[in-house]
Amino acid sequence: MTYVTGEYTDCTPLLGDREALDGFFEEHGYLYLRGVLDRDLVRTTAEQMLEGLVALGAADPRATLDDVAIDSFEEVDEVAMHKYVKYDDFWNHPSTLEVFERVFGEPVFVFRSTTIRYYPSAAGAEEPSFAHLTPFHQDGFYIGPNKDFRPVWIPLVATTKESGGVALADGSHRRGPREHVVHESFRRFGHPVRGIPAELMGEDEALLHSAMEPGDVLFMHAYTCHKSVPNLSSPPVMRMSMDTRVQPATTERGFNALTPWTESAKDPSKGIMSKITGTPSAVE
Ligand SMILES: O=C(O)CCC(=O)C(=O)O
Ligand SMILES: [Fe+2]
Repeated sequence: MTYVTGEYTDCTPLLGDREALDGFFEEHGYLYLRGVLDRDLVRTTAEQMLEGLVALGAADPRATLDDVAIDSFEEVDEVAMHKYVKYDDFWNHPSTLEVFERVFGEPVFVFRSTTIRYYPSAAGAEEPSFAHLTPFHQDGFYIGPNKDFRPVWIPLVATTKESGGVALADGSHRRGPREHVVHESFRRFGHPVRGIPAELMGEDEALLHSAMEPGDVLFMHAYTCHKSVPNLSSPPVMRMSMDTRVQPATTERGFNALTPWTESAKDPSKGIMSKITGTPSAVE
């Protein structure tokens, strides 16, 4: 199951109905909510990302969110970018927390580790690099010890099917943790990483992806199998998004929950997985 076969179901109408919301999440392993986050705040965060790309010399100073372009994700100093994008302010804004708490049905804690993504289109590139993209994986494989967190993914500018995002396997969390294997084709930042071979995904696990608007949010289960959708947009548009993990406020807080991405990424002894997920690992 490698190719996208359908779209996420819009769960926004379920928001007022605790049982229906939980029922959908239990069955499908995700919740897709449309237009629930404060669009002005999302816009501010997107502008911060643009400001960082300009300040670091990656984007033209005249660029706007509609036409910004960079040569490559890898050439931008990712740690430096974290100073510009004030994601903690966004995630912990009362209007954002209110959405999270409606989804969880209880007070939440937002992880200190956030991944920011600014991926240019690879369409037409002579040697397209997909080194930053993730193969099929479950965040619960890397992140713990508790598995009651949910990955939360938002677009900062509108995404299209062509500009990519995250594709998830519908209902795939129900089989629990899966084996992740090292495979030559699974590489990030030039290093082999572990992933779930596509041929091991079930035929009944439809691979879903939808275009998203600023204000939309996708929640997944810790064991939902998902992977990056490459940016192949033409005419080229940037894919700008960010993702963190959110868990109940009352449960245990592991390494990722407590460690800012920049802290884990700057310590090479923690291994490449720390750069990707913020999780220390000597394996890869
Ligand atoms: O945005 C992507 O390319 C991958 C996202 C992902 O793996 C996550 O949010 O956990
Ligand atoms: Fe992930």
